[in-house]
This record gives sequence, structure tokens and C-alpha cells, in this order.
Amino acid sequence: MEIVLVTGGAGFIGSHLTDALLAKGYRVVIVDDLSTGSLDNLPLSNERLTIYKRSVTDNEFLRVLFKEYSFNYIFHYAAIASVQKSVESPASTHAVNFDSTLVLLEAARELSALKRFIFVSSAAVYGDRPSLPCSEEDGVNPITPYGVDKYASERYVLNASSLYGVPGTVMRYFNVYGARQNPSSSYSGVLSIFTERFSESKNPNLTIFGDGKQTRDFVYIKDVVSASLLLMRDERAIGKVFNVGTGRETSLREIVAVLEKLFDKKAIIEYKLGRKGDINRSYSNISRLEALGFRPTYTVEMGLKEYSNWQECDK
Ligand code: UD2
Repeated sequence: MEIVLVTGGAGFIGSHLTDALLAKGYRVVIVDDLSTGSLDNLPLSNERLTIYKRSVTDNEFLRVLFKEYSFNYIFHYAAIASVQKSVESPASTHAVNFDSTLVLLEAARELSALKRFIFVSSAAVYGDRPSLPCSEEDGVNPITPYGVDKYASERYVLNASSLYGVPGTVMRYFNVYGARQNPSSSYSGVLSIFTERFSESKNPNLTIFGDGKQTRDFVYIKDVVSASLLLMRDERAIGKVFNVGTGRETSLREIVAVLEKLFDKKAIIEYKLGRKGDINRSYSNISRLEALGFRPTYTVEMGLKEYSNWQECDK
């Protein structure tokens, strides 16, 4: 049975990938310090699932772990996913968002059965770009510590393919949303915050930073999992970077209109100054991923409908 290491596997995205890997018959080992993830996200009774509540910055633990398991695949999700937090505390976020990648790569060099090291990067590496959509062939311009750490990690992962024979693939996720995304901090993803407000209140109070015309490529969790499984198994992905998005941009104002229609409620919006390091427009060119057979299946309307149904049931 093949074994997959999923760092950050108790988190919003990592836990969905874990479900899909278990359903496909893999054995999954999770390393997660549960700082933002939760055991509630995981099927704890599944005997092919092993969870270690440890940090990916704990080198000694990782050394022992890699002696114990001969991993076939590694997905490196563990990160402090908040761009704003990286702006406020660059040193502490760097230790998680960058150092952990280096340590894992060093450990991966010793694994003879490793088929793939998949690093989860972000659209943050593109920064604020004059030309859109963001394409993997274009240059990058990360404007926050988070983006810089993700980009540096990407380079190490791609170089490890040629330097040490560690077969690496990089996924640049755009704005992922869906079930289990935690709406409760001020750093939470905008769709988790907005959808929760709509589902909980008659007159949802929303804060929009900036004018609300900023756009994002909002990609539903199920499409993200499909893309990740596809990249894991397709050998053409080795040594390459892939955008994972929908190829469409949606503004926050458009999102509010979709939610107003979906819930049949009117939002009360307070506009505040834009956030430091915030990107104005962002959306992906996904032709590289499409060339491997990927098609996004969820529009924002469909994804938000399914997500809000989950939120209602989860109460
Ligand atoms: C997302 C990712 C981040 C990184 C980045 C790359 C999430 C949660 N974060 O950050 O990890 O990959 O993309 O570019 O997916 N906003 C409001 N009101 C709110 C909350 C947010 O107006 O209550 C605005 C925010 O200022 C920004 C937009 O909504 O303009 C999206 O914010 P976000 O935190 O959901 O995601 P982003 O793009 O900063």
C-alpha cells in the first residue's frame, strides 16, 4: 500500500485531500500542529490514517518520522496561510512557510521510494501584476513575506528535482473556498467570512477593505482536490509549476450580489481602507493544467451554494 505524507492535513484544504487519498486506498500520515487545523476535520476511525500532532519546524521529529515511514508521496500544505500575518510577523511566519520546506526536502532526499514531492504554493507569488491573467511562464513579483517565502520554497522544490533527484511539483493555488474553511479570525478567507454572515444574520454586516472592485480567482475545494490528485499521478508534472484556479475573476462586489441572491437578503456594507500588501486583481491562466486534462467544474454560484448548505448543516 502506498503511503502519503500530508503536512497540514488537519487543515481546511489538507483534510479534503486526505479524504480523497483515503478513498483511493492510500495510507495517509498527517503532521499537523493543530494551530489552525482541527481533528474534527478528519475521519479518525480510519485505520489507514495516522496523525502526529507536531510542527513541521520540529527537525528532530521529522528525522525520526522519515526513518519510520518510506513515503511514496509528500504533500506539503502546512503553512501560516495568512498574508496579513506575514506582513506583521515576517520572522515567525518565515520559520513555518520557508524553513519547513527545506527540512522536508533534505529528508526526502533519503527516500528511495518517493514518487513525488508536491509543494503547495500560492497566487501570492505573482504579486500585483500589470498583465493578467497570471501565467506560469510570466515573471513573479511577490510583495509580501508570505509570497516571498512561497516563491523561495518553490525554487528549492524545483531545484531538488535536478540536484538530488527528488521529483518535485509546485501547485499555485488561487483563492480556495469551501467546507471546513474557518471563518472565525480576522485573517480568514473573505468567502468564509461573508458566507457565514449571510447564513447567520438577517441583515449581514460586511466589511470590505478598499472599494470592493478587487478581484480574485475563487476556486472551489472540490476542483482543487481533483487538480491535486491529477498532478500527483501525472509524471508530466514533475519539475513544473501549475496554477490551480478557474481562469475567471470575480470582484467582491459581484460576490456580495451572488450571496444576496442566494440567501435573499440585503447586505450592510462598511467600506474601510484597503489592507497593506493587498493585491488589486488576480486570476489564473490554467492552460498548463488543462493540457493535462483538468477542467474546473464549479462556478462561484454553484460553489457558494454548496458551501452555504454545508454551513447551515454544520450548525
Ligand atoms: C489569499 C489566500 C492567501 C494567499 C493569497 C495569494 C485565503 C484565505 N488566503 O489571500 O493564503 O494565497 O490569496 O494572493 O485564501 N476582504 C474584505 N473583507 C473581509 C476579508 C477580506 O474586503 O472581511 C478582502 C481582502 O482585503 C482582499 C480580498 O477580500 O482584498 C480577499 O482576501 P482574502 O483574505 O480572502 O484572500 P487574499 O487574496 O488576501
